[in-house]
This record gives sequence, C-alpha cells and structure tokens, in this order.
Amino acid sequence: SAANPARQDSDLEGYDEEQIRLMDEVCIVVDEDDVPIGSASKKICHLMTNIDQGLLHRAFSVFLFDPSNRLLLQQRASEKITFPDMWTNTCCSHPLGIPGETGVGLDASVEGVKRAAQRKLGHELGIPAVQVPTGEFEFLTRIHYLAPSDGKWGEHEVDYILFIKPISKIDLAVNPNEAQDAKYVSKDELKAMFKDPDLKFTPWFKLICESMLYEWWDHLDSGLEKYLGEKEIRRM
Ligand code: DMA
Ligand code: MN
Repeated sequence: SAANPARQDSDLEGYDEEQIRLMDEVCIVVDEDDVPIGSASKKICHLMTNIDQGLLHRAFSVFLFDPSNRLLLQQRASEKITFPDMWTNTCCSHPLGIPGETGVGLDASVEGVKRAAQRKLGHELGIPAVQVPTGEFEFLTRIHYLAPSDGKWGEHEVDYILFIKPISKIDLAVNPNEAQDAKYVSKDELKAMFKDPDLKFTPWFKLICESMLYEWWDHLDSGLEKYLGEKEIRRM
C-alpha cells in the first residue's frame, strides 16, 4: 500500500510481505570498535552497496544446548531475504534501537543483546521467554565479519556470541515464516551434516564452526569460564 514505503521499494519487490515488513526494523550502526554511531533500517544495513562503503551493524548469534549437550540448529525459511534455506545456529538477529536493547559499553550492550536474543527465540522458534531467562545466557565474544548473500544483499556485523543451556525444558513452536526446520544435533551429527553436499550453511555459522565452536562446546559443562566475556573483537 502507499502508506508502507517498504512495499513500494523496488529493492524489496517480489519478497515475502512479512519479511519486507521486518526490513523496517531499526538496527544499531557501530564503528569497528562496536561503538554505536547511529541507526539505520535493517534494509539499509543489509544492502551490499552500503556494506561496500563500510556500513556495519550490531548482531547476535545464539547457540542453545539441550541437557545432553546437543546443539539446536534451524534451517532458515525460503521467505528469508538473506541466506534463505540455509542451516544455521539456533537463532540470529539484531538488537534494535529500542530501550533495553541499545547499549554503550560492553556490559550494557551484552545486556541489550541478551534481551534481543530472548525476544527472537520467541519470535523465530516459539520458545517462551520464561524458559530462556536473560540471566542464563553466557556471552563469549564478538566476531566482526562480512559475508555477501546473493550479490544485492549481505551481512557486515559485529556479532555477539551467546551460549545458553537452559535449566528449564524447552518448548518449540517454529514460526514457518522464519524457519522451515529445527533439530538438535551432537558434535558428530553436525560434522556429518557439513559433509553432506546437499546441505547449505550460513557463512557466519561456518566461520564459527571452523574456528572456536567445538572447543567451546567441549567446555560446556566445565571450564567455559575462561572463554567468557572476551573484550577483544575477533576479526574474521
Ligand atoms: C542476522 O540474522 C544476524 C546474524 C548474526 C547473521 P538474521 O538474518 O536471521 O536476522 P533476522 O532474523 O532478524 O532476519
Ligand atoms: Mn545483520
């Protein structure tokens, strides 16, 4: 409709209506040290023409484990504008420029991304907020990476890595507009998935799997402390 500027936008023509609507979300624009320097729509932040000029925004990646230390994966919906149909970690998104999710300084921004993570675990996977209290998330580190999606769209983020092994049992009610599948995998099952040529994985999940994931995963129940709260941003 004429009232919705995103819908008259030729960049977004032909995509899913709900995913077009979400492109109006307000992301936090940061400098290379993750200091907030402004805000811009999700659409503006994910156009390669802007990324090529250095536009960078804040994001998070959640890794949720069950009581037997299996990792919950999701396969992105075909409706997603960036990286459709790919397998990835439990949940990824952006803290928004709204009260509670915006933070200056590492402690405040970690609190902000935990709230955003709780919100998106609800939106994407239907997990009730009470089952993923913000106090149960562990912040590991930040990863700065750039990854093109299809030429027009891509990612350029400072990505906060969050682990959670909830105390509570987790109820899933997957939102089909966000994810077409979700499943728990062991380390060996994940390694086998990567060998299957028919499966596609998101670039950030690949980067994390190829660098630190298995080492962190090995320390889930003991010794994770030494990996928590890293101040340095890892450049990938
Ligand atoms: C963006 O994820 C965040 C990362 C770490 C890639 P996304 O494309 O799944 O975001 P959203 O769910 O908000 O569309
Ligand atoms: Mn992003």
